[in-house]
Amino acid sequence: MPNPDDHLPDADLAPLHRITLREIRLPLVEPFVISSGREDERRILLLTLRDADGVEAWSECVAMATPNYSPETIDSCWQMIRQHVAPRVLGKELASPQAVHAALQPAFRGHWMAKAAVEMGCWGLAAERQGVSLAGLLGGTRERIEVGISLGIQPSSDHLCRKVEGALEAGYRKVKIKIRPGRDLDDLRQACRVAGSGSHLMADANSAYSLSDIPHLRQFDDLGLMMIEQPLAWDDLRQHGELQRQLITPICLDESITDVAKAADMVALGSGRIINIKPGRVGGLSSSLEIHDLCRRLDVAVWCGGMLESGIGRAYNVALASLPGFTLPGDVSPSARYWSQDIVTPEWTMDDTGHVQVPFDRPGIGVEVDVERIEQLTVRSEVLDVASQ
Ligand code: OSB
Ligand code: MG
Repeated sequence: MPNPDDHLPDADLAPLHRITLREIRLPLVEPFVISSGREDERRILLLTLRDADGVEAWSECVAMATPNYSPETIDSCWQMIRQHVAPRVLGKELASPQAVHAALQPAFRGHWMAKAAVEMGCWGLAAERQGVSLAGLLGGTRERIEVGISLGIQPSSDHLCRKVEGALEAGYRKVKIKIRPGRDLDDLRQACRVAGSGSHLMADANSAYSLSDIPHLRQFDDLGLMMIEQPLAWDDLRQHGELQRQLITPICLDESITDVAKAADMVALGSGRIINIKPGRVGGLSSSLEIHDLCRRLDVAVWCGGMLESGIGRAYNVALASLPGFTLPGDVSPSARYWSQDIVTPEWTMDDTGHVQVPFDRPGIGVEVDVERIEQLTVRSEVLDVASQ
């Protein structure tokens, strides 16, 4: 178990020499449906970062094919990384991942997922260079983390009940149920019946409601859910505050929190009581650490979300979720939840008590990347190097 005092805030880096972008397509074992869209096959943007000393690390961009969750897409990220992120980092003397984060801020609005893909890869590189685990480098303290499952909107509430039952039997510590108007209260009531209560259940609306739904949303309070995630607009804080004042169920914000300033605003406005931190959504791990530290000071619970990542993206999420402030189960499902075969070895697994082991004993991101398989799955690639800048 690493000592938190060993946490190295300024991990050392050598100048980046090359970033390789690759798109792969991974079929999901079952479709994933949320209030704003549906995925059957995940288009995934993978990055390989190589530094001046020849050290390499893999990272993953969490953007999806369409802008239904966030304004970013895998195609916008590819373009932004090529045109605006890479020129700010390739060949530059940036001594730490935090310096990379800082270099991506001035006069560069938004594009959190594009920035995060490179910034997170720099954390992977720093861990690799120092021969330490990413979790240890970030200051992680938990050797195993609690896992929650995220269940997409099912064809019927019977299907949902079977999924909830299966998830609890498998050991999952939290079951998140995707909802939309017309598929909410009834589904949730039945799920509570199957689960015995709402105490391990939560709902995620992905912005499907508005303030005129307050009377309807107040009925959720009878269920005793752990929380309701992002009921209102994807970029809203004020209206969530108005809703939270009329709900007992804690609101958890996902889409609306894109940096530490937004987290502070959430607290100031009372927009929610819990934050789902996804490093890809907030511009990377430096920003995630800032949000984590703020929430710890203010006693706001946080947990680590997911974006249907492959085993590479999961590695970064697992490392982050090992930090002490992550007190609620994370959406860090094992590989088999989404993929018939992952692109890392060993695959991510969950024990029957619903825990994933944090690989503190392995340097870097803690899993081997199956490069041969990735090459077979690659549909396009591009090399960005110092010479081309
Ligand atoms: O809102 O948390 C979300 C997946 C894609 C887009 C948005 C969300 C999700 C999930 C999946 O809930 C969580 C996971 O990766 O297991
Ligand atoms: Mg969400």
